[in-house]
Amino acid sequence: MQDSLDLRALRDIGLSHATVQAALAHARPGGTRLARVVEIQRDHLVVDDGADAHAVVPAAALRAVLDRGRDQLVVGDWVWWRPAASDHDRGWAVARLPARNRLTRRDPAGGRQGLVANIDTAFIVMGLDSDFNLRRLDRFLVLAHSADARVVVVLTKADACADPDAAVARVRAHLGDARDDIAVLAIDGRSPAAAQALAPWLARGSTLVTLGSSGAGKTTLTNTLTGAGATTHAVRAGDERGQHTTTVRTLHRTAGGACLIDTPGLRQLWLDADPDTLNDAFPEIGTFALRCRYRNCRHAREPGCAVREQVAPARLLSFQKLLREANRENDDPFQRRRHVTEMKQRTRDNRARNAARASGEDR
Ligand SMILES: Nc1nc2c(ncn2[C@@H]2O[C@H](COP(=O)(O)OP(=O)(O)OP(=O)(O)O)[C@@H](O)[C@H]2O)c(=O)[nH]1
Ligand SMILES: [Mg+2]
Ligand SMILES: [Zn+2]
Repeated sequence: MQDSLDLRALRDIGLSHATVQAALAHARPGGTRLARVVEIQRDHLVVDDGADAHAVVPAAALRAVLDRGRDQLVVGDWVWWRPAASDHDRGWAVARLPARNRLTRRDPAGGRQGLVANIDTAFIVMGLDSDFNLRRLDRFLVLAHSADARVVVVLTKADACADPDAAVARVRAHLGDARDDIAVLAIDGRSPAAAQALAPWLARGSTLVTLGSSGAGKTTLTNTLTGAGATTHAVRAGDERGQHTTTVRTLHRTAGGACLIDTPGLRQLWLDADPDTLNDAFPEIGTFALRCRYRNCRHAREPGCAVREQVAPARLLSFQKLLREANRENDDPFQRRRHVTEMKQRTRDNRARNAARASGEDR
């Protein structure tokens, strides 16, 4: 029985000072231990205490609290859990600790879906093939920014690209000097050199998440960083279409002791960001807006608009599109319904495209 907390083991699985404080601030439910959610399956969770993984299910009281808040446990959460009476049974997740941060997205019905929690750094993974898309990059950047995570743009498939340096320069130019906090690297995600290039963000006990569209190379990179065969959880689930598409979020330990959460490619990313978060994620817009001729400039066709002159056009387009989305809260029911219809159509189109691509690969 783990009576006192084994902080050393828990730090290995990413326990931060803030979470220790949170753990000590609340009464610990009797007979429970602290562990981190490392995998979520349809009918159970896997939690890890730094030594072992355990299958658990949420206790009724916790499930009621979560349901009431239309909330859910996510990979990266810390929970108090109670072992089952016998080794063959599942234990119980009894309570969740407050998270330091949480990535969420909106669903078409207006609800929120939790993605991951308690992260330090986001690897935004984008392939140097047809996946390369700066507008989508901006969308993932805002997602990472909403959790105050550090961001590294990881351009994969550099081995198959004629001029990876030019691609890095394009991303840099797009982001501009205002976002020089963001690192941009081009790598071959299958090569051990990728682990060396990314080592500065992989400190022991830190938590990272991969974000990016399906096929970008997130799982390939995860496998490289965890060392071949070192991953204990099923990383790839071959689905009905025979593709190696990731279907669940799972937390893995890298060779150097960081925690890396691999995520499925997000087909739809409706941001859960308010205008303030957007302004923070696009700092250059606010800076140059001070120099626009009109105080309420919309940076559209106004003469003397400093934003249009100074900001990369694709960045400005991203900002305006995301701002419209952030203001969707104010939509009337008719607009909302039209939006849902559009989203559903887009999902169908994407599914058809993926299915066509999969059957092409099978042959
Ligand atoms: N040449 C090359 N191929 C890569 C690289 N990274 C990934 N791939 C290939 O790209 C394909 C998709 O890679 P995955 O790692 O499964 O992509 P993913 O982002 O995990 O995709 P989802 O799980 O669907 O979100 C696989 O066939 C990989 O072998 C790379 O750096 N170079
Ligand atoms: Mg994957
Ligand atoms: Zn303007």
